[in-house]
Amino acid sequence: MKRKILIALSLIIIISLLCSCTKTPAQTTGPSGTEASTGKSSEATGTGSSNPILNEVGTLPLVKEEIELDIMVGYYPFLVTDVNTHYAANELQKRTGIKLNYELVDYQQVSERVTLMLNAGDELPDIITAARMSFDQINYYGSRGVFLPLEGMIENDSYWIKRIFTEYPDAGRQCRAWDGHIYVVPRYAENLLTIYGAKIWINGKWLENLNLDMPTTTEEFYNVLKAFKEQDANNNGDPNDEIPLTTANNLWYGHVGGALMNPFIYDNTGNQLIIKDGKIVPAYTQDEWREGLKYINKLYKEGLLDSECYTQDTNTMKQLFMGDVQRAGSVLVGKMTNIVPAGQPELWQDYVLVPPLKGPSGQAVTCYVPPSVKADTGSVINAKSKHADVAFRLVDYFWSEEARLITCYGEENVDWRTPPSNVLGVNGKPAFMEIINSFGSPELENRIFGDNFTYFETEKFVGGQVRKEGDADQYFYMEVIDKLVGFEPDEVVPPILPITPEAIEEYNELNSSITSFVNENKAKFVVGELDIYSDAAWNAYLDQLKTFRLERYLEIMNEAYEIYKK
Ligand SMILES: [Ca+2]
Ligand SMILES: [Ca+2]
Repeated sequence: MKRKILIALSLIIIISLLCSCTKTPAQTTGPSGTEASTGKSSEATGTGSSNPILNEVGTLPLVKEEIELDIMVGYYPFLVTDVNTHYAANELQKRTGIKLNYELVDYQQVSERVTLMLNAGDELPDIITAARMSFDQINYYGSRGVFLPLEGMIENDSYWIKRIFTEYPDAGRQCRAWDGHIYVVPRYAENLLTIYGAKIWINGKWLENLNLDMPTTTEEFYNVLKAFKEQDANNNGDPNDEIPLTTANNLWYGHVGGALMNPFIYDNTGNQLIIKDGKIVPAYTQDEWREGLKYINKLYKEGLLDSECYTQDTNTMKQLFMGDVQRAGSVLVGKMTNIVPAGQPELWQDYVLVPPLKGPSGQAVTCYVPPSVKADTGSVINAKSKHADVAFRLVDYFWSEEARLITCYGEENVDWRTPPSNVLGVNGKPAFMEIINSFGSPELENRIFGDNFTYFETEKFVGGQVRKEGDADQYFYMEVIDKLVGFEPDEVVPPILPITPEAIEEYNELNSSITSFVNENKAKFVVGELDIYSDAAWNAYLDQLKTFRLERYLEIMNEAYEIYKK
């Protein structure tokens, strides 16, 4: 079965290799395609396209003659020493034809600064970018007429955003405020290591040492952990120095649940809610959750799950992985370099991903956090701007691959290059780019804005990089593709919901108190402080949950979910 999938994958790779050999990042970003020149978008009603200064949507330069716009940017001071000679600042102007008068504000002070301006009703620049505002704040001021609603322009007068919304409809939905308007062009990045966050890493050498197969079911995983415990899995002559499964309380995706609970019911390790019959419901009140807790409790009770998993911090747990003889057989964590240094491959290279385990129902799913838009480095347009239509075209361009390359990766053939078409990227597809000067290197001084800008970054920016031998993140990334991709649940609760301003405070309170109550009780059932086999204990837990106003919490979320789905 597995081999067949591999063959199919290789075929896809070969086919895509054949098809894409003429493409380079620079060419694919170019707005020269027919889509840009059909003129369909210029049938626009209202706004920008009637402005004679503007070129056809998606055409560079964006304007027929130079025009000046004021822009405020929250920025990393270490990346910009002089904006007049800054590579990305100059390149944006050169390509778009728009002269930008920059007001740069330290990214640590920009939120306070903008908040003061908004409160005081000060005059705003045409564009505000990366001001570290939240969706709530932006949508509030947007609904009061301070920021321009953009959905009409996106529909009628955009090239890049419109295409992306068609290809990534969830990103489009996430941008919408509760009132149906879009007030911000946010940032977005796809990284499979983050999307497939919660995982189990297992020591492949230990499996070999004990002649064990990779576990595929909860029962097989239990048997492997038991063998780790009972035998000398690390081969040092002592059968009793192994911890079969560990994690720590402040570890990235160190939550006790996730991949251990998924074989029974989907556990996103965050709010732990699921979609059932089109509605958001708690996973933590279902019978399957109770079955999952029984399984994890069994691992804990039998000394297979580390008795310190809730109490130790990463530094304490780290000792199990350091030194010549490793003592942890498996671990719940996002990636191994959250525990051991990337520069010491001997400490992480034996750990491989456990595929999603099958539970009693035979279903196997993996934790999947859909990529979501973030408002913090997004761009908003002043509703009073005299050049709002031009400002929008510029923000539209921010979402192009070309603008992302310029503002975050620097100059082609200087800071990065397009690899030959026969070179494969980390994701197994033809490589998209090879980094020459990596972020943080002195060569990039006064050249880029980095992540402190508005952008839309697709998977290939990470997965499409040229493979480097011994690179930890790339190794983890390939493990995710090999073991987890394709095992996403059918539906998950969206990471962003358009909750109304009237309900937002109540929602935040309920979300925080309910989630901590659930996590607390999850731990109590696992360690046996509450008896998961006792109906009385389980029912008491469910009754207590109600007193946290679980029903109201779900009502707020489902109301927002209905708006989201429209
Ligand atoms: Ca042992
Ligand atoms: Ca041993």
